[in-house]
Amino acid sequence: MTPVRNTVMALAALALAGCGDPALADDDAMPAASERGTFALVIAHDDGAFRRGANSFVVRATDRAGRPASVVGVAARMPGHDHGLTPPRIDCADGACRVSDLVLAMPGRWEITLALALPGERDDALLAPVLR
Ligand SMILES: [Cu+2]
Repeated sequence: MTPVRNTVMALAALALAGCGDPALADDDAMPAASERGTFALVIAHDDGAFRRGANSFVVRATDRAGRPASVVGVAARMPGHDHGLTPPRIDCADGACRVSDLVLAMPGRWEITLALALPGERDDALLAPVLR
């Protein structure tokens, strides 16, 4: 076995032993709809994908009538871990909300919950990126 392959396998073993779930698809990181299907979502990450450190992304959430919803809260956790979270900045304008500097400090699977609302409608979006 080559040293490179050994390293890859060691990293995979570490991910399995830690909080990662390598079987998850990218769709989990950028879902196309909110949890109850209230809003369609388009999420554009500044860097193309979630990564360790500060993350900034733009969320466009619309209901079935095409009305834009606002991001009214952001939470992020790792299942079984007790990480504090500094609330990211949220700026909504022109039908899009920019979430700035959401800090995800550790590799593994995160669960990011976006609270979405417009008058009379609420739903959450769950983003579950696996960070390396
Ligand atoms: Cu963790």
